[in-house]
Amino acid sequence: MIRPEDLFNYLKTKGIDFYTGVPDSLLKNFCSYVTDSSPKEKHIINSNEGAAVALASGHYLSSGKPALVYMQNSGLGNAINPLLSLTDPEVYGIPMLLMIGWRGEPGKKDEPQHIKQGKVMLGMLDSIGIRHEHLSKDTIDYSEKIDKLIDEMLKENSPVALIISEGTFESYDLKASEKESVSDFKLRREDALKIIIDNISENDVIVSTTGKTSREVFEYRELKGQGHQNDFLTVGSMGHCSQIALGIAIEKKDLQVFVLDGDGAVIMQMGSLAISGSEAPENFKHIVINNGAHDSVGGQPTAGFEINFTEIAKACGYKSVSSAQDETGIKNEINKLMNSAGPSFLEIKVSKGARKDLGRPTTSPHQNKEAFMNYLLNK
Ligand SMILES: Cc1ncc(C[n+]2csc(CCOP(=O)(O)OP(=O)(O)O)c2C)c(N)n1
Repeated sequence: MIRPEDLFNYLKTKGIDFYTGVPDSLLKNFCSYVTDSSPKEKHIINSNEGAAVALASGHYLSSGKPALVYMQNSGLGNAINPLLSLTDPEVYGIPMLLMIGWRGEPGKKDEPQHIKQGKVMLGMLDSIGIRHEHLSKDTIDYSEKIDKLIDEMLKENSPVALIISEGTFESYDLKASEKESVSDFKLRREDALKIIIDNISENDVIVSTTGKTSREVFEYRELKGQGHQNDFLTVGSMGHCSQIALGIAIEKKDLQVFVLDGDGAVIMQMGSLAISGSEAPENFKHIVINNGAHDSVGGQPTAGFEINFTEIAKACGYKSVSSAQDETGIKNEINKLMNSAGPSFLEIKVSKGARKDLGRPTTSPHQNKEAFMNYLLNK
């Protein structure tokens, strides 16, 4: 296992002291150390992985120093365009060190949304010409691997990648900065989800976002003894649940479609607000549960409490926008959403955190899709 502090200090000796990326649970201990040990402007948690590659490029152009860009391997897709059309040696040739958490590593148990990405990741990197080295819990001496990668990065003016298996880093408890973002809203995400589900009608459709939101929706349906046919759980594809819902809302005008989104996910694909607001289906009801954090992967802060979601939604053309943070407020706002024409936008501010014993959907994505389509196509 690797001590986050040791790797951080080693990278510093190699001239790397600027960090950006999107959090991943496999990288949490290292990234917490980076947060505690870097000035704010040297560690920027970004909206999506492509934006992080671009930010690292700007850092290199203005300092001559390569940055480190961290991501879960599911973020590689978001990063591919800037990696191929900006940083690649055949374009501008911008060196940077990618640190990629290997979800779905073959032979290890993981969730369905990670399996394919885990299988194809090394092949993807090979095919786009990104040299990589692998660190795991068995790695004791990483210096040789990192030296080789950094030599290659500087010689070729190219991004290179460190692949990180589960359990590579020793644990590290965040001391300062992220804890400052802890809010004292009374409800947590799961409380808000329950109030929403209890107050919409049984015909309404839910499209829920990636991470714990979909897990909590699934478990609440189980608890209530309801089926899962009204819910599409967007287990992967972070940031895209609102467009899945938009596609449904346009086709199924007689159904109310509720999007249950997260602040990190909305920020990751914020352009979707413009499309939902301008397409403007009346049955499109967008709810963002804002805990100011990437709660599902460790609670790292988002810009969720720094920006004004409702003003942004209004400017994008949503017909009504509102916010709530307690049970009565949520009930009132859901009631308004149910009885007025959309597209509507509701921001619910909550504290971060989840139950320790939160499970995972026990049905497969295929079962979820079939039950959901069966419900929609018979409506
Ligand atoms: C493209 C991509 N990057 C990163 C991840 C890892 N990831 C899963 S859930 C999540 C946090 C989502 O944050 P938010 O939408 O605010 O919801 P919360 O977890 O706070 O409820 C992240 C970063 C991912 N699934 N996909």
